[in-house]
This record gives sequence, C-alpha cells and structure tokens, in this order.
Amino acid sequence: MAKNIWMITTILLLVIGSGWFVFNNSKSTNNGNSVNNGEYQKVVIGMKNYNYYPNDVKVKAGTTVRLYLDNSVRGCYRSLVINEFGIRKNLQSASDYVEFTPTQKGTYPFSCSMGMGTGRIIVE
Ligand SMILES: [Cu+2]
Repeated sequence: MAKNIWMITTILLLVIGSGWFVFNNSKSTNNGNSVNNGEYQKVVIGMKNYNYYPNDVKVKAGTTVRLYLDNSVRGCYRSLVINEFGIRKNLQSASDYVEFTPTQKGTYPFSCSMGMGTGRIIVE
C-alpha cells in the first residue's frame, strides 16, 4: 500500500514537472523574434534598495543586447528608458525585453521613465 502511494506521487511529480517544462518552453519561443539568428547578449536586471541591480551593466559592442527586468522590479521601474538607443518601453512581465545593438564603446545611462531608478550600460 505504502509502495503504491509512493509510485503515484512519483508519477504525479513527473507529470507536473514535464508539464511545467513544456509550458515554459512554449512561453519563451512565443517571445522570440528571430531577427538575428538568436545571437544576443542576455541581460537581466533586478531591483535592490530602490534602484536597479545591478545598475552597471557591461556588454560587448557589436552584439545585440536583450535586456529583461526580473519580477523584483516593480511600478514605474518597469518602464525603461535608454535615450541613446531610442528605447522607452514598459516591460510588463519578466519575459518582456528591450533589444538594441550597441556599436560604439562608451557608457550609456538608463533610467525608469520618471528618473528615480538609474543605471549605466557600459559597452566594451
Ligand atoms: Cu520611476
């Protein structure tokens, strides 16, 4: 009897586990606009002490950057402005992103739409 319960539990966990995996997979493919053969630098920014964290982000010149805000980022911090790259976008969920390709080395500030949270993108 105890053995059966274990088996059922194991099967249930496997089913739930694989279901979650499939769900997650389809979610990420939904988002992909395959403009650049999938080659990009993924940057995920969170929030700490009422600012973006990390707020200095290093990327390489010449490769497309996809910048995400994770679930710790709230309120107007989710609307991201990077003037130099012409970006002003409200990232509604952790799977939304902004995309740009830095071509020149340098330091480019970013902020939330109201300028409370700030940071820098450092292109090397
Ligand atoms: Cu703000």
